[in-house]
Amino acid sequence: MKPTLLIPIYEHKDEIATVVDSLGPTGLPCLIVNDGSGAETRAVLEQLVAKNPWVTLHHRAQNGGRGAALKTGYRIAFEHGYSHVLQLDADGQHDTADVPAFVAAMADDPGALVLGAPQFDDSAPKSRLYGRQLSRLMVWLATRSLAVDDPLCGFRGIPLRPTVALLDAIPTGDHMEFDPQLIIQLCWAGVAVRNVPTRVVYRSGGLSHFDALWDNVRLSGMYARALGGMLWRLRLGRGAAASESGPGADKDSQ
Ligand SMILES: Nc1nc2c(ncn2[C@@H]2O[C@H](COP(=O)(O)OP(=O)(O)OP(=O)(O)O)[C@@H](O)[C@H]2O)c(=O)[nH]1
Ligand SMILES: [Mg+2]
Repeated sequence: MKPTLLIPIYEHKDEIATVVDSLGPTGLPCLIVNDGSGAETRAVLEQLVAKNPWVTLHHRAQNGGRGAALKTGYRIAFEHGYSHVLQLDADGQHDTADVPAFVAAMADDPGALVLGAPQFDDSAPKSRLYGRQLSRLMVWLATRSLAVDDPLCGFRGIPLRPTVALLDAIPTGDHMEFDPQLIIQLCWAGVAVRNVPTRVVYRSGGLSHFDALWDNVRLSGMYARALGGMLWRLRLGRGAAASESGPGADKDSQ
């Protein structure tokens, strides 16, 4: 296993230096994908890279959305020979002390998707918590399994080979809907899931780009399609089972 850290960033200039500083002791390389942030964030990032040779920076020309930034990061990491990314957010919500726990889970089962199972405190907005429960339910239904503890946590270990194969094969969302969509698709492709408990904190005054209207619309559309896909797969599975047990199926044994 050859992992790299991956941070997608859009306008989180005040938080990123602390996040990067706290990642130094992990000894892992780090790829930051700047998703078309403005000049100030760009300048902060350039300074960070100059100071930390283990950090590399890729600038997307324009803001394309969190999903688009992650996909860019997965492809770059894969092309550079990494087998996994351990991704986390730029806004300091994730506890970087848990990086070794994620890496251990990834090393233990290199084929698996290693998902952060967030442990929230009182700082988490109620609307986010309710939205998460709904997302969990949708992913449980779409995958017909309770394996995924939380489909939205941005702290997760990704096996790159099945992920890049999937990105080559099907269209995926460019925004917040990408994270749960990737989980559903990888589960459908037979990838195992591991959950790693991790503390998630909402800092007061923290900047969120989650768009309450459009991100929820995109999430709902993606879940509706995923449920349709699940029913279709169920029907195909039944059809295959029926043809196996149908007339003539046990011809050889007669
Ligand atoms: N929302 C958003 N985030 C992006 C984008 N590109 C990269 N990111 C990064 O994705 C991560 C998550 O963004 P946040 O705005 O904190 O979204 P979130 O964590 O789902 O929302 P909160 O729960 O409110 O914090 C951060 O590291 C962002 O900098 C983008 O176009 N939109
Ligand atoms: Mg956030």
